[in-house]
Amino acid sequence: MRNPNTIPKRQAEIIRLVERKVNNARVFDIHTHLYDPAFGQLLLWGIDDLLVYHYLVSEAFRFLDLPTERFWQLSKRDQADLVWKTLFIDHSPISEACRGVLTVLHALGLDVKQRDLPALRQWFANWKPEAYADRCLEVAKLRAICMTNSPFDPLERPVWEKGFRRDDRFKAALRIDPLLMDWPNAARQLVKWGYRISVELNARTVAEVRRFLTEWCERINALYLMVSLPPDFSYPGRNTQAGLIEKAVLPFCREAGLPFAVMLGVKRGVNPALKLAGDGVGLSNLGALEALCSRHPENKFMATALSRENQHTLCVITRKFRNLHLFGCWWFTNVPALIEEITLMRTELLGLSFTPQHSDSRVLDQIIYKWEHSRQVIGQVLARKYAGLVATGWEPSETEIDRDVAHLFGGALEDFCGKK
Ligand code: FIX
Ligand code: ZN
Repeated sequence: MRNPNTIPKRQAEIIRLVERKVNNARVFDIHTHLYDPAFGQLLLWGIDDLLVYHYLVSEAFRFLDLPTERFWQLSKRDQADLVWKTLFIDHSPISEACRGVLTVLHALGLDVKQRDLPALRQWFANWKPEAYADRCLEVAKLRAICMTNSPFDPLERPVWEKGFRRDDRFKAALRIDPLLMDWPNAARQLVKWGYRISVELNARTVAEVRRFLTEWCERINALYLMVSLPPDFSYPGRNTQAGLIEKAVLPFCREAGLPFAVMLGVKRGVNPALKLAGDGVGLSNLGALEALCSRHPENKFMATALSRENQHTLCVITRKFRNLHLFGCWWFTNVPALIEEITLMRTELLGLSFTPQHSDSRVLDQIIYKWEHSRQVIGQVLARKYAGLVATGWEPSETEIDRDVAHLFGGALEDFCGKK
């Protein structure tokens, strides 16, 4: 017979153990907008980039009565001054994105209560990007980072073409939004690069798009292909987008064994004057994802959704299709209140077969706060689940917990991609 009095103590122990394991896990951050330091200026880091992050810009505009064009005319440093004054000095910085800046500074050993922006700038000025990247990865406890790589980006493309010595910790993912979201312009661009493409999706064009995908995935050693899609994305369909997916993207992915990642629900340019800060969210028709997964069982898909209201349906779809890997609390869902709710629901419906988080960092230093904040919430959710097991008399071993945590924080995705 079990002794009921021993369970709460054992539960408390397991809670502490799981939280510690999650806090110390060496994470693979599976989607970011960061770059290998070899990309030079493309890798953003430091206090000014932290302050002009688009999450903060949209929050600052809630208070500013400056015309948006005037803000964009300012130098980065002046924009950062304005965001600092508006969000940290004139008001207390309690939003998730503001707290994030402070978490970063605090973790790096800086004294945030001084509110001394020039002193902070001075501290950052002493770093070189390579050494700073090492420091940030170490403090954030990341073992690897996946970049977002676009051959359509005029600043990024030449770096790949010229070639560079890669830092193993920075994995690549091929971003194909222009191809699927702006085909006429993408087609024109592909023609300029020497592909024999017409706007009409004939057999030659399809073959040439596949050649483009093959060449770029090989060049960058892509882990997966990715696109962000609007809420009204539909599939199947008789349009060019569906044609490209069906005839070029999916056959290529199948052949190369690469997953196709879809990020669902972004409404680009809801307020275009805010530029990158002006994107919004909408409820996606997840029937499109269901159709992708069921019609293409030989393909691997990854998915995340931006709308809170899509999260439950997304879990249910994920239960139905083992060729689908669910990942991350993306962007507007990357706040503690929603990470808790979403992760709890995912563990209850999917067990351990998903990747709870990616950081989506655009500025290197952000990996520190995004992971610190997420680890805290995910650790608590998981700890509750293991405590629930203990309450049944099940004894999770430390080795089993290590295995599960490694799986959740990058291992599962590596397995899914076949890269382990
Ligand atoms: O499409 C994406 O990958 C999004 O994450 C970005 O477009 C977005 O601007 C972002 O940074 C969200 O965190
Ligand atoms: Zn992103």
